[in-house]
Amino acid sequence: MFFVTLASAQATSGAPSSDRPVPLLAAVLVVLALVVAALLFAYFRRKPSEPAQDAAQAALPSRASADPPQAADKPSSSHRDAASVPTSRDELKVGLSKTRAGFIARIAELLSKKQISEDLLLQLEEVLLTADIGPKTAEQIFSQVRATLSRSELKDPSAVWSVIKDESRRLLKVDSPPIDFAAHHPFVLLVIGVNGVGKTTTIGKLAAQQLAAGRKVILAAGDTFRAAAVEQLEVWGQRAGVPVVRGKEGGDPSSVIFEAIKRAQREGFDLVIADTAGRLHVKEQLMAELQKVRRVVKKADPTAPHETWLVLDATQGQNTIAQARTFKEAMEISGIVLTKLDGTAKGGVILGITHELGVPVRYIGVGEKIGDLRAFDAEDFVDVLYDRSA
Ligand SMILES: Nc1nc2c(ncn2[C@@H]2O[C@H](COP(=O)(O)OP(=O)(O)O)[C@@H](O)[C@H]2O)c(=O)[nH]1
Ligand SMILES: [Mg+2]
Repeated sequence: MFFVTLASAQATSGAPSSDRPVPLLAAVLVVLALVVAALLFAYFRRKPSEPAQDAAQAALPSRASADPPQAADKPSSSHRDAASVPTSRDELKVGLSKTRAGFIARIAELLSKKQISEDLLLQLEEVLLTADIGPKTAEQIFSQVRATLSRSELKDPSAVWSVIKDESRRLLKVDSPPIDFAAHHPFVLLVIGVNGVGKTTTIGKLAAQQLAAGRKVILAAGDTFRAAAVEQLEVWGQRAGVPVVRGKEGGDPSSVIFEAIKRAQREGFDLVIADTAGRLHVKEQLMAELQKVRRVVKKADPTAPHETWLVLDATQGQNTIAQARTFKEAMEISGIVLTKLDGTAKGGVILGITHELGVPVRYIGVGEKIGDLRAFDAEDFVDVLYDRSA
């Protein structure tokens, strides 16, 4: 600045034309001053705020500053997680560690004997019956052990272990084609389940995964009964970097979802994921409302919903099976998402769910972060569950 002032003072001082070098020098000084000023400006502007800005942008790719108040108590996560859709068995092993330490460890301990006695087989039956897989499924697995193995094989621990593992795999493999989100434009996915099971969290995680897979995703805030529920979905929308269609508080959930589908049709979205309410205190009302959602969705697109997923919380153990039955009576359910497997030893319930309901598990939740949702693969799941290495 000093140089600029000096130079301009000289330029305007009316120097005679014989002093040519003076204006030339002034021009050089002006250019130099501008360069120095630009460098200083760039230096001081970047230095103090750069790292914080980058981190914030990575965590919230859009509308980062518009976080609703409860954003702080939601799981911390980053958009970058979304790109690394988890597949490794080691990570799954961590997610299933509590279940592995539960009934699986007890079976392993019983079968660690060199030979198995009749008494030990009875203990095995008891372990299965008291595990969270449900009595019906426990009986199924145990009777398979007895039916498959000859008397001599029954004494062989590894043969017994193999039958339990194979039967578990068979129970988990519900015959159903894999999900093809490209089969419809837009693909409409309804997410249902009681309060607190993890619907909104799952929707956020799935939106991030699908966006990373190249799909244009839009969310519908169909849980209109609680303002907090809508805001929570918006937080997840920001995290995942996808728009959220919301209606008025206490408004009609069906019309919000209808609007979202219409907007998706107009604006070329590939996937609409609709959140719904889950109040259970008046069960009939909830079911009637979900049926209405379904009817209204059909008005927007007669082929929709293309999938309806019931979210179940693994920490609730066998209660999930009862919940699933209730929902299945009222709604067509095409898939299950089992959440919170990371926080419970009751993960064996997944066997009971697929066995008793015949509905495939599509995804499992193994944590609160954006990357903690994985596509369910019965082979991987069984291999990890029954993996006897530490
Ligand atoms: N540990 C763990 N927590 C989860 C998982 N999925 C959801 N949650 C938590 O469960 C609570 C309820 O989730 P929310 O999505 O609000 O349930 P909603 O009422 O069904 O929408 C939140 O605190 C989530 O962070 C999961 O897979 N693992
Ligand atoms: Mg919710």
